[in-house]
This record gives sequence, C-alpha cells and structure tokens, in this order.
Amino acid sequence: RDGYGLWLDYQPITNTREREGYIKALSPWQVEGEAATADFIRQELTAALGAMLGVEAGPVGDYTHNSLAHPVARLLVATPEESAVIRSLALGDALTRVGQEGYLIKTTRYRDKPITIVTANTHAGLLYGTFKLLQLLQTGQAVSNLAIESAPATKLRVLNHWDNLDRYVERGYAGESIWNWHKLPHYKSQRYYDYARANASIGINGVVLNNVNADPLILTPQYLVKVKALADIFRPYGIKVYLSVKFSSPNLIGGLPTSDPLDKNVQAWWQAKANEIYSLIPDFGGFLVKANSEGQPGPGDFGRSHAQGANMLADALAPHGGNVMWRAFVYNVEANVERSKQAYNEFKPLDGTFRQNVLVQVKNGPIDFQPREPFSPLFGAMPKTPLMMEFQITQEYLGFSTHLVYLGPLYEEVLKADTYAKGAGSTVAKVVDGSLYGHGITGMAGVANIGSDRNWTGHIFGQANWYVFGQLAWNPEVSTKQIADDWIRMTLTRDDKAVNTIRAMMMASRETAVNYMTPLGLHHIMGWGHHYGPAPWIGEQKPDWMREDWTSVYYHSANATGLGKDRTASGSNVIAQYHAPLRQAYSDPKTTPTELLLWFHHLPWHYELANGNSLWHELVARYYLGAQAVAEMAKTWDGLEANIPPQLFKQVQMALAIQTQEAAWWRDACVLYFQSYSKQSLPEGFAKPKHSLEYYKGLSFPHAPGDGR
Ligand code: BDP
Repeated sequence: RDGYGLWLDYQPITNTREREGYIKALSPWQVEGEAATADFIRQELTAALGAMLGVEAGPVGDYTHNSLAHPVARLLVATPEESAVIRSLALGDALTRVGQEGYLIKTTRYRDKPITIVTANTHAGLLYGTFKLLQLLQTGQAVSNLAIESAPATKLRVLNHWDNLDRYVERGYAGESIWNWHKLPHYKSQRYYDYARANASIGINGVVLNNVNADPLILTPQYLVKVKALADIFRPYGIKVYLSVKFSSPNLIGGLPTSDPLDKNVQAWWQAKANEIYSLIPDFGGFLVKANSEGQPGPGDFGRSHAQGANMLADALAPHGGNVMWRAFVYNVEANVERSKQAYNEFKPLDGTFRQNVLVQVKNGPIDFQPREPFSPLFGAMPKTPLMMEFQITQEYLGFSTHLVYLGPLYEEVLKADTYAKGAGSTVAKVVDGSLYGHGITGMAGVANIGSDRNWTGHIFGQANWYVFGQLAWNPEVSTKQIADDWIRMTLTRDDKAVNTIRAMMMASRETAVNYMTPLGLHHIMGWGHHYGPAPWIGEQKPDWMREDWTSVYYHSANATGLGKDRTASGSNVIAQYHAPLRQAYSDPKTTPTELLLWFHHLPWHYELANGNSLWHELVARYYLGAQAVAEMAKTWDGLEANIPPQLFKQVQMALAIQTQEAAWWRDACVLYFQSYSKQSLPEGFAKPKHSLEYYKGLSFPHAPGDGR
C-alpha cells in the first residue's frame, strides 16, 4: 500500500464476528438500475465487499427486473423509480426530505425477511449512500439496525484546482497537475476515474479544472473538447466541471477591442461562448472568476463594478442553468486602505445587486489562508447574496506537503465562529449553508492539494485534508475529530490504541503549526513569493518595486515598543466590520482571544497576558512549544511502526523529520528576529538558537515551489 488507494483501500475485515455480522446483513447484495452510475456502484460493491468480506459479487437475478416477484437480496441499492421493491416499502416522506442528492440507509423488512436498503431520488444520492454504507464497514460500525437519513447542507461542493495548462500547479506541492491537457481528449488516464471516485466518496460534486489566474486558452475550441472529455468521465460520479475564466477573454481570444461588461458585443461573445460550451457539456457547472485582484483583469478596468462583471457572465450562463462563482479576494495597494478591510469595503455595498445565479466566493480569513485568522467579516455582512466559503486544502502557508497539519480544526473553528449577524448563533456555517438568510443556492470550495504524486497529496496526511473538506461541505456541523477517526481507520490502521494516538496527533497538529509559525495572531511573515519558511524581515529595507502589502513588516509591525497590527479604531479599524459584540470584544486586548491578539492589536513587549507572562515571554514560549511538539509528534510516530503499512509509515516518518527541522528553523528565525526589536534576552529555560539572525536571513530557495509565474 503506497497511498494511491486513499481512504478507499478496502482492507479485509479480520475480526470474525464482525465479518460474519456484515455478511449476514448485507450478502447477497444487489443494485438495480442500468445507468452508468449503477454500473459503477456495482463495481464498487464488488471490489469493496469482495476485499473486506470475501463475498463474491452477488447479483441476485436480473438487475433490470423491476418487479416484486424476483428474488431479493439482503442489501438492495436502488432508486424507487428503478425498483418495485423499494416502491413497495413504506418509506413515508423520508425520500422527499433527503432531496436531490441525499440518501436513506435503512434496515427494514421485505416479505418478512430483513433487508438493508440504500435508496435515493437520484443516482448521485445512491452513490453517496453506498459510500456511506461502506464507510460503516471500514470503520467497524454495526450495520444490523440502520436508519440513516442524510442530505448535503450545501449545494455546490467544489474543488478548485489551481492548475495551469502546462501542468504547473500554483501552490501545488504534490507534483504536476493530474490533467494531462496535451494528451486529452483521446487519452483518458485511469487517474481521472480514480479521482472522480474519490471525490464522489466524500460528496464532492464539482471541480474547477484550472487556475483562478486563468489562461484564456481554456475557452478555445481546442481546449473545450478536452474539458468535455473530463466532464464525460466525471458525470456518472455526480461531478460537474467548472472553468476559471479570464475576464479579458473577449479581447484576448475573441478579437474584440474591449472586454467591457456593458458592451453589447462583449455580452454577445460570452453568450455565444456559453452556448458553445453547453453544446458540448450540457451539464456544465459554470465559471469561477478572479477579477481585479493581484493583477488579473476585471470589470474595474472599464470603470464597472464586480456586480456588473459577474452579472454579465451570469446572464450568459442562466439559460443553461450555470452559476458564477465570483471571488471576493480583492485588495489593492493603491487603495491606501489596510488590506484586510478591502474585500468588505468593495463587496458589501454590492449586496442585493447580483443575479440569482451568482455566488460570491469568500476566503475564510480577511487576508489570506493564514495558519490562523479571524473569519472574514463578509460572512454576515451580505444577507442578500449567497456567500460561498473558500478554504485552502493545499498547504501554501501551512508547511507545503511536508508538514503534518490536519486542517479539520481550522475549518471547524471558522465554521463554528459566531458572526452575530442576526444575534447569537449566527455562525459562519449558517451563512454558508444558506440557513441564516434562506438562500437556495449555497456552496463550499476547497483549493485542491492534489497532484500526480503517487499518493495524490504529497503527504499521506494531506489526504485527510481533502477528506475532511468534503465531509464538511456535506455537513458543516460535523465534528472534525470524528472525521479524523474515520479517516485513520479507513487509511492507516484499525487498531484502537493506534487510532487514538494518531487522532490526538492530528487534532493538535494545527495549533502546533500556529505555534511554531505565527503564534498569538501573527500572520503573513513567510518567505517572499514562494512562501516557504520564515521571513519576518521582508520589507525592512523595502525596494521601490516591492508591494507594501506583500511584506511581512506590514503585518507584524514590530518596533522597539511592541508587536502586532493595530486594527482597532486607533489603527485600521477593521473591528468596525464585525457585528456587536465582537466589535467591542476585539477593540480591547483584554477581551480579544489570546489566539488573535496580535492580529488586532499592537501591544508593548512587556504587555501582561492573562497567564501572567509578558508578551515577549509568551511569544518565545509558544515558538518553543510548537517546535517541541513537532519533535514529539515524530517520536510518537516512530512508535506506531507496527500498526502502519510500511510504505505509508516511512513516507510520514521522512516528512516528520523535515517538519522537525523546519519547525526549529521557524522558531529560531522568528525568535531572533523579534528579539532584535524587543531587545530582551530569552526567558530562562529556552535554549539559544544555533545560528545568528543573519544566517537565517541569508538562506535562499530559488526553486521552491510557488506561484510559477
Ligand atoms: C494567494 C496565493 C496566490 C493565489 C491567490 C488567490 O499566494 O498564488 O493566486 O492567493 O487566491 O494565497 O488568488
């Protein structure tokens, strides 16, 4: 086992009692229906139940029989439409409740015999239900008395691939893009099917194939046939394709003199383009757009608003049922407004002016995907607009693909955060799932960490981040601790003791990364461009060409008196963008969560924290704690060798050795750097860094993976 099988690497169930219980409840099994999806479900059950239980593929009679007369299996997977047996069962309005993509898994009786059914209104629902049932087996749960009713909380559950057409993956750390554009459409790699299957197993139903920094060529006929090939592969797995589009495409590939969204010819160009796409891909999902952000073109180039730009695209897609996912990741150094405030300033006034098929896609934090930030104040500020969550699964700021950082707790922290937009309980999750404001169209996007590395994500534990993203998009309220537990059992080991140890490791890993990288609310102090390693000194001597809001000093504001970014009324006043009582809480360091202290406040080095430590002391303590925790994690992992498949064990062990080194590097570089401002010695008990600050400043990484531009 080398990691290719992900969480779907069905292992034989060795506990005899357990296995016999499963066989009794589920064998023989049967899938009714003829669609491609039903075939796929048949294949999956054949493989899974074969491997886990040793039962043969068990079709009972004729799949297409659709009659009450023919023999019925113990496990029946079918829609009511395709199964007279399902239709004959008294399911009440349960199927209505689960909607288009949900499912029921139920132990019931048919002709006086026990039967387990997986049923749904659609084939996609059947697929999700089947994977859920298999997950129960993989994680050792009882299946003799099931009554599961599940429906996704969000409609669009989408991976965003930042993949360029030349296969470079922006912020990708797991090899080149899995899309081999050159060989498409004719060469259909097995990877595409395996990828779709993995996504389907966690409820992901949309894939944006290309980078938000989009190449306009993706919309040319030459590429659209390639896109179609992928769409055809993904369809039976319930997955739609979307494309990132460059706003200036009408000009760049359409030969028009402008891309102004109010220009009739530009509108006609997009309409024709949409027609062309839908003639190839009738269920095409829509467009993702990064506009007027980090140098990308947009409606602002023509004096138009984001809404005017988004609406033009929305109008082109609407007749076909497509959506626009318009990103709110905008900031502009010329605006002279502190970066974290800009998205809100620009988008909030547009609330209510977007077409019905536009979602505004908002990154979880106001700046970027930092190890820790408060939630973006846009959540809760645009009641009339569906806001799509954008999480980053790829670990751009969290250790690339060598650091073990389980992102579940980060996602959960954001989703559970209370915006207070409509009083207490107005969580980010409720904004995103549409329940707070009654939006019908909702979604969650995750920037993929997938590449052509054999194990998909570079780091085995990166798979857990892909997995947890899918699970949270389905149900944002679910416990990420439970998800970690399931993932470990499905991927690494079913030994209870080992599972507990690994789960504890995973659950602590994000806080550990925060501690050795950016404790106490620090942020954006990493290497220039590639974002590899610590570089809090960026911007100390700023050359003219350097954007101030890309420097580190802009964010940590260290000086002789103290540290941290003042975002209260005496500073940039971001706190005004939050609802009461957060606004008040964040205005005072005493009522600001310690974890976010330096995100909101510039505090004196001797500022006393709740635990009695000075800011300087606590900062140092957290850096050392973080680095120490990684070393301990590595030791813990060493003790698990007997429980983990050898190749997986080794991969993680090597990565942990790198992480141990890099955590110490972060600690030493940052402590020395901040010490040059605090002018205080290290508190007692903390060993002196090995090298000088100059040494760390002098390190350079010319070919570290980055943005590829
Ligand atoms: C930043 C990345 C950059 C992306 C940008 C984005 O550094 O590569 O293009 O986000 O989300 O985090 O558009």
